[in-house]
Amino acid sequence: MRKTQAQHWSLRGAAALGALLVPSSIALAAGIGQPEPWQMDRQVAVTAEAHDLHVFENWLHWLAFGISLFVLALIVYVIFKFNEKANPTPSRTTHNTMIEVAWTIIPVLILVAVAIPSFRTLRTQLSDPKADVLVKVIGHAWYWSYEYPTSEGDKGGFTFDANVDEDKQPKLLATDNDMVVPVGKIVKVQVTSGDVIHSWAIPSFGGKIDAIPGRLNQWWFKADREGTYHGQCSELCGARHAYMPITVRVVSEQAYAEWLTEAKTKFAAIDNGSRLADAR
Ligand SMILES: [Cu+2]
Repeated sequence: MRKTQAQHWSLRGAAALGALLVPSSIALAAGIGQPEPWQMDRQVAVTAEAHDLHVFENWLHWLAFGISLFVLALIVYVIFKFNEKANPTPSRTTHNTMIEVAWTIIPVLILVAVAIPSFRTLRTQLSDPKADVLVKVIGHAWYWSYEYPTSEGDKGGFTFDANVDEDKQPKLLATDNDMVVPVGKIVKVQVTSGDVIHSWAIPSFGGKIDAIPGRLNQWWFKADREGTYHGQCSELCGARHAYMPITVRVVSEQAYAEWLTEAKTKFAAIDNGSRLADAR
């Protein structure tokens, strides 16, 4: 039986409300690592860092909600208690030490409560654990290229480009060649650019790092779940900025080893000399 428009919208409303109430880490997206129609919540978190960011963001939302509610209550109180009719002779008070101390100390405590989880997450992001896999990511107008250096043992030493594949789904998020990494391993990405500033971002990994020409930025992630994760260039870089998506496939260790062997043969024929040079 076909759903009526009203049923359709009420389902949408219920889903949206559910998305607001259910913590993102347990709200399972239909597709993993990609946005979906009418999505209200963030994309599923598959790294500890993304999970921390979601918890932190939820905490900030509730904090902001509480503060807004408190301010609203004060305004309503003042409107009724101190209007001209209820309070014909206004007080001429200019100072109140207690209130001044309170409105200094309470905001300081709130800022400390925000700073602690914020710095904790930042410390994880900026830490430098030993990498299991190292990938160099180079932004170009308008595609990404990935270099698996020879530090990968005899299997690395190749580079390939990842261009948008407009025939593939999800639309404008899929690439012709995907970056592939093993599940549960620390992947370090060294990000730079061959031309203008780009930004390499994958929402499900909780990461976004600028690709700046002449500079090597570093970030790491450890994905806990196999799957295909999508991101987009997140720094406005020119006419086709919207057409340089990022696709990372997280696979088992065995599948990764097989892919490395395959990729080395597949991409070895491509002469990447000039491309590697422009990233250095
Ligand atoms: Cu861009």
